Amino acid sequence: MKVDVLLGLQWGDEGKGKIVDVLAPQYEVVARFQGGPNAGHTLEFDGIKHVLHQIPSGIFRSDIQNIIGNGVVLDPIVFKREVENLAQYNLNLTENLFVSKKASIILPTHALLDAAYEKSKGDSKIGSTLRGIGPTYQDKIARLGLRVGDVLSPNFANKYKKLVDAHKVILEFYQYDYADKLAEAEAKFLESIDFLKQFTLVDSEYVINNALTAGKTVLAEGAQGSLLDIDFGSYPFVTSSTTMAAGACTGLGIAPSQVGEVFGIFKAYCTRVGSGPFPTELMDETGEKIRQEGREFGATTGRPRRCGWLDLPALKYAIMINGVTQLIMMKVDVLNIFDTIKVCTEYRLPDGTLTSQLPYDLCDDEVVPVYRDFSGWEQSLEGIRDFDSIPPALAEYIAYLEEELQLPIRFVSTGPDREALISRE
Ligand code: 2SA
Ligand code: MG
Repeated sequence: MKVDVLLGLQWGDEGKGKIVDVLAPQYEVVARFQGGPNAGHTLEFDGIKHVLHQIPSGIFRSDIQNIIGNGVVLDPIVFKREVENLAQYNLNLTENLFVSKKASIILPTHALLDAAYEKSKGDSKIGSTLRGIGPTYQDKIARLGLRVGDVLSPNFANKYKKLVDAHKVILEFYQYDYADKLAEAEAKFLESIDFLKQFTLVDSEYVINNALTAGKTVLAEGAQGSLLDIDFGSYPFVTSSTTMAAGACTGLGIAPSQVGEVFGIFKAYCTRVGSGPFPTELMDETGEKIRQEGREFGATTGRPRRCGWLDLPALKYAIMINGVTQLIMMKVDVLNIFDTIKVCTEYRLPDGTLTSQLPYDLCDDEVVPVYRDFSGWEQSLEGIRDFDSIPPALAEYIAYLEEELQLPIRFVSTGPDREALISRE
């Protein structure tokens, strides 16, 4: 069997949580391979809305094994809170949730370092979620970090202290006042480490590869989006992990030849939280209308998201680097209210030339999006479940995108609920 990968093709918040939840019944294993509590995957069903940060989105289906892979940075405090918030659903988490021993641990000082680094950047700050993601990956690459498997070692307290002492020196260098914040978080952290020990801590690369050998179906669940990838995103305004399909290999321990379908999720428009270039951003009333209609506020931090039209050069780039095999278009209903819908087809560079490639140093002042206009469908999409019943204007918009992107759009999502989905099948 192969591992199918599901990931976001924009700057995150494409609606991955909902689609994992929809596809989950076809899979026996769902695994997160990168990121950490900076993610906010929202699932809605039976009138309930639930946001997951680190726990895979297959958790609500009792017959699915959920794995937090080695590529993830895990905050034990957030983990404990997430598990406690799930208590109301009567899920058997110690049985169907597995945590890789090789996943990195986020310490309270990592979040403080995140804040210290952002503060030192002033106006050029990244707009991090301040969850300690970057500093934890930094320590992983520097070969200093703590991993989940270390919590089982009698030496854990020493290892922890040694790393925290090193962090304190850096915090002092940045003149960041940490004492009170650290004291408060540290007690919670140590309690959460004990809590984590009740879970099944595994060599997840064996769990996943054994599952494949046994003929089980595996879905790798991406977090954030391709344009936030550490290598291919708009560096330095990116997150610190490999958000693209290749990240599923390193973040789970599977071979590239084991990757099957790559589901690329995109919204019918674009959003971005945090700083960095965003060529099609709308700073006007239309942007505000999209934000309100699409309820575009961060699921983790509550921050208003920047909104703009769909950007085809960026989308084609993401499809290329991921080897996407099927597309899923989200939040199409948000565009119901517009009489004209725009799609950016190319960028105009300062010397007047047109390009459909992303420039090395993508900068908002230097590229001007060229748009193509489409007529809106201006009607509700509620209750529509198959492609034959969609309004002609939407059919035209979809046909154009499929032709441009050279891929089929398998699902079109028309609302937050599990059921609000137009399907090709
Ligand atoms: P970080 O925290 O160091 O990874 O931030 C670096 C950049 O990556 C962006 N980023 C995100 N963008 C969209 N959604 C994310 N998750 C949350 C959500 C965000 C929230 O699902 O809504 O609630 O604010 C996410 N995580 C990281 C971040 O904005 C920085 O630009
Ligand atoms: Mg999100």
